Amino acid sequence: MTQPLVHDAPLGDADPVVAALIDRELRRQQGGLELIASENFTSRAVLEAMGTCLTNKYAEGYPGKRYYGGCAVVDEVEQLAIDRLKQLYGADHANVQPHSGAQANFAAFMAVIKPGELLMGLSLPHGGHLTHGASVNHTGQVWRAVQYGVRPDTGRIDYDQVREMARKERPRLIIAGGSAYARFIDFAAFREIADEIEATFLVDMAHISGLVAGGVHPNPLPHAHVVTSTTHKTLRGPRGGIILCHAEHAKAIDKSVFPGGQGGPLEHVIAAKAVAFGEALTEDFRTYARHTVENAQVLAEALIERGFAIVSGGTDTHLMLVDLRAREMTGKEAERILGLADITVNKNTIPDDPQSPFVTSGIRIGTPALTTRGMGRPEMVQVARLIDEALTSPDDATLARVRGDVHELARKHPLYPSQGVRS
Ligand code: DSN
Repeated sequence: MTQPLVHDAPLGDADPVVAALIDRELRRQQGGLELIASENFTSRAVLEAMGTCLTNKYAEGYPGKRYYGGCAVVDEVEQLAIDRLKQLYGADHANVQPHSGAQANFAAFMAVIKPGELLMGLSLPHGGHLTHGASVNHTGQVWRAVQYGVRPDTGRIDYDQVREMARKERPRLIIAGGSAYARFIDFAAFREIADEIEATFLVDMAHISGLVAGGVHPNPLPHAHVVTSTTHKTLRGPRGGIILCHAEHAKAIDKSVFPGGQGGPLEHVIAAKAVAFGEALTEDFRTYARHTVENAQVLAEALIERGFAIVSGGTDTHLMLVDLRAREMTGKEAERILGLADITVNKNTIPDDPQSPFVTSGIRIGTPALTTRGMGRPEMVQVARLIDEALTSPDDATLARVRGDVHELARKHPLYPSQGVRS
C-alpha cells in the first residue's frame, strides 16, 4: 500500500490552517519590536536543524549507551553538542538533554539534595525565578525553601543578608541567578558562603548564558558546583535546557536527567543546540554579546533621561527593570499600551511591589532580540523615545504614529528576509 500523498507534502499543502498560523506569527515577529528580555531570534540554521527527521528517533540513554538500536547518527549529533558546549564554558561535563530550564533545574536539584532538605534562592518578586523555590512551584514543595532578596536602597543582592541567612538557616543548596536581575552576580562571594556551611552552590545562568559565552559576563563555572541554563535566551539557540558541572557531579546529574526525570531526548532540538553552540563559539557571537549589553545600557540611559526610574539605576547585562510607580501606571497597563504600538514587553514585579504579580508596578525590557536584528545605539535612543511617547500619551493618534515608526524601524532591520517580509 502506498503512503497517502499528504505524508510527504509541504506544510502549506498538508495543513494550511497551521501553516497560516505560523505565517501570522512570523509576520508578527518581523513587524514589531521584541523587547522581552528572555526572547531572541535563532538563526535560520537553528530553525532548520529543529525541523528535521531527528524528531523521529528514540534515543533513551546517552551517546554510546542507548536503550534503542539505530542511534549511531544521533550519538554523533549529541556528542557534538556536548563537546561544543563544554568548550564554550570550559566545563568538565555537560548534559544537553533537559527539555527546558525548569526541567534542568529540577533534575540538578534532585541530583544534589534530598527531597525535604532546605534550599535557598533569590525570591521571585526580587528578580529570582519560579523554579528557585517559589511556593507555587514543585521546587518549593518537594524541598523546603528560604529566599533572599535585593536591598531596597540599591536594588542589588545584599551579600551580607545572604551570608546571614545561610548561617542561620543552613540550606543544603544555594542558588544564584534569576530572571529579572540586571547586575553582575558575585559568584565568588556566593561560593565562599556555600563553602562556609558546606552547601552545594548552583548557578542558573539562563538569562546570561549568551553573555557568559560572549565574554561580557563573568563565568560561573569556576565557582559553582553545578550550572544550569536555558538555550534560547541570550544564547540564541532553540528552546531547551542544559546542565554543566564538574566531574564529581557528572554521574549524579546524568542519572537525574535520565532515567530520573525524563525519557527520550529531543534529538532534533539537540542538533539545533549543537548549531547554536557552534555559532556561540565564533568571534561574531562575541561581538553580538557585547552589543547586546551596550544596547541595554544605552536604552537604560535614554529611558532615565526621559524620567523613567530603573531598578538599581541601570544594568550590567541585557535587561533592565523599569519601575513605573512615579508614572502612576501599572506594569499591566504599560504592557497593554506598548502592545498596541507593536512593542512587546512583559509586566514584571519590582522589589517589594505593592501590586499583585498579575498587575505589577514594572516592566522588564531586554535587548537580545533587537540586537540580533542589527539594531545599535541610535535605534536604542529611538526605542526609548517610542516607549516614552506611547506611555505618556496613549491616545489613538499617538499610538498610530508610534506604531508606524515601529514598523519602519523593523523594516530597516529585516528578520528572516529569506522568508519574505511583512507587507
Ligand atoms: N520565563 C522566563 C523569563 O521570561 O525570564 C524565565 O523562565
